[in-house]
Amino acid sequence: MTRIPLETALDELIEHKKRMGRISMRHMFSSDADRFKTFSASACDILIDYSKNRVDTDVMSSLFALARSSSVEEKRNAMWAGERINSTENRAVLHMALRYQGDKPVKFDGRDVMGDVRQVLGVIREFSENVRNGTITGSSGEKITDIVNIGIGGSDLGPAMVTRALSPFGRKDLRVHFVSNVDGADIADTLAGLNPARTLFIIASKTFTTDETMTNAASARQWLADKLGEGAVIAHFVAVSTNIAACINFGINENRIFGFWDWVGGRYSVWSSIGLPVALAIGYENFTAFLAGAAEMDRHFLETALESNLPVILALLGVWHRNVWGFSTQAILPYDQRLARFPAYLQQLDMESNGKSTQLDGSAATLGTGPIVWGEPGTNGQHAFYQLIHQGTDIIPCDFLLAANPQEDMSPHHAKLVANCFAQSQALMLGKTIDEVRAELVADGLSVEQTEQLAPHKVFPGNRPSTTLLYRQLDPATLGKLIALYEHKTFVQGVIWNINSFDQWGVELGKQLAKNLLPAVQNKTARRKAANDASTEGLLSSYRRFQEKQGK
Ligand code: G6Q
Repeated sequence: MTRIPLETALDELIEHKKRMGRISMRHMFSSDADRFKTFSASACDILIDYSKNRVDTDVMSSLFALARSSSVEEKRNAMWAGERINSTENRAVLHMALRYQGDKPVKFDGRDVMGDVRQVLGVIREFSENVRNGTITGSSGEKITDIVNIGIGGSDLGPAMVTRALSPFGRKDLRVHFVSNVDGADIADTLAGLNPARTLFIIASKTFTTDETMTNAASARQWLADKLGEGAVIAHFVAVSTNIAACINFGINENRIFGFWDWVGGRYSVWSSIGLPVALAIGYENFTAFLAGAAEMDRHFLETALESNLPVILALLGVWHRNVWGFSTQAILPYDQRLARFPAYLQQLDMESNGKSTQLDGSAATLGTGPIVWGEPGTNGQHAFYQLIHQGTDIIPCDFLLAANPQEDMSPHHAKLVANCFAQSQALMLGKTIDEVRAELVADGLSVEQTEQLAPHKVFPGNRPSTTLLYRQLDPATLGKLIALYEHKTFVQGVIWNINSFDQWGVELGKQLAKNLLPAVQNKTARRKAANDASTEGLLSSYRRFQEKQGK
C-alpha cells in the first residue's frame, strides 16, 4: 500500500476536529446509550474504555484508515519477520521472540533464534532456582539473601519496575535492590544495610561499557573485596551482557554470564536475561507467566484487525491528541500503588523510542512526534497535580489503570480506590457548568454576591479526554500484557510518524560532553585556557569555590 503522508491524512482529521469541537462529551453520552459499548474494546483480559475521548465512529474510521495507509500492518509483520527495521543501527527488533510460546521458527538472517532464546531461559531457570533454594551460596557458604542489580536505563527500569509491581509474588528472605545512578549516594545507601557474605551482584549492561554501571560495579567490587577478600569476588558477581570478553575481564566466571542479543533493544529487554532479577525475586514459574502474558498480547497485536486491536486503538488516540488537537503530554495514572514505577518505565519506552525529529529518510519531521509522558499513582496525584488536569490551561489526555481485584483483602481500601479512579475520569468528562456551581452555592446558603464571586473558580470545563484500562488483577501475566500493550502502541505511533522507534542517538551528546568535562571537574587547581562556554566555565569555578569552602 502506498504511504499517504500524515499531513494529507490530517486534513480529514482536522475537519473531524472542527465538528467534534462543537459537541461535548456530555452531549455525546446523553444522546447515545451505546457509547461505552461502541468505544470500548477487550482482549487478553484487559478492557479499554476509550469512550471518554472526543471521538465518534467517523473519527475512528479515519484514524484506522490512517493506520492502514501508514502501513502499520506491513511494518508490524516486518518486525516479526526479523527484518532490520532499526535502520540507523542496522538491527532487527525481535523482543517478541523472547516471550514467544509457539513452536514455529522465529527467523533472523535465515536462522531460527528460538534455540538460543530457550537455552538462555534454561540457564536463567537453573540459576534462579539454585539461588532461591540455597544451592548457590556466597563464598563462605552462606545463603544469598540480597541481590543488587547494577544497571541503568533499559538495564534497570524494566526489572526494577516489574520487581516492585510483583512484590506479592516475592519472598521476604530474598530482597532485590537496584542501583543505577552514578551519584555515589545510590550505591552507598544500598550497600549500607547489606551483609557482603549474603549479597549477590548482577552487573547488567548490554554493552558492558556504560560509565554509570561500570563505576558502580567497580565500587561494589571494591566493597566486597575489602570485606571478604579478592578471592570472594567470583562467587558474588554475575553479569548480563552481550559483551562476554568485557565481563570476563571484570572477573566474572564465564558460566555466570547471561547473554542476550543485538536484536534486543535496551528498553525492550526485560524479557531477556536482563529480567534475571525478576526471575530471582518471583521465581522462574512466575517469570514465565510474565513472558506468556506478553506473548498473549503479541498474538493479539499480530493477528487482530486494527479496529479491535488494543495497541492500535491506544496509538491512534495518541495521534489524534498529539497531531490534531495539539496536546503535548500524556499522563499515565495507575490506580495501583505497585505500579508506582510504571509511568517512569513508559516514559523511557515512549520518549526514548518516539522522541525524534528526523524521519526514516533523514528528512525533518514536520509534525509533532512523541508526547511528554509522565505520571504518578492515584489517588496520591489527586492531592497534588490533578488540579492542573481538571482546571489548568493545558489539556492532558490521561490513561487510568486499575485492577478489578486487589492482592490484599482489606476492605474498604479497594472499593475506595476504584470509586476514586472512576470518579476522576467522570469528572474530567462531565466537568461542572457555572449554572451547576451557582445552584450548589445557593443551596449551601451563600449570598448572591458571594456566589457570583466564587462561582467562576469552581467551574470545571470538562470535556477532557481520558482512557481507562481495567484488568483482572496485577499478576505476572497481566503485567506482561500491559507492558507489551504499551510497547506495541509505541511501535504503531512510530510507524505513523515515520520515525525509527528503536534507536536513541539523542542520549549520546550529553555522554560525550560529560567525558570531556570530567578532567576539568576533577582537576581543581590546574589553570586551563577557558575551553567552554561562559556558563559552563562559570559553573565550574563556582563548583570549585563551594568545594574550597568545604575544605577540599
Ligand atoms: C535503551 C537504551 C538505554 C540503555 C542504557 C544502558 O533502550 O539503549 O537506556 O539501556 O544506556 O545500556 P547498557 O545496557 O549497554 O549498559
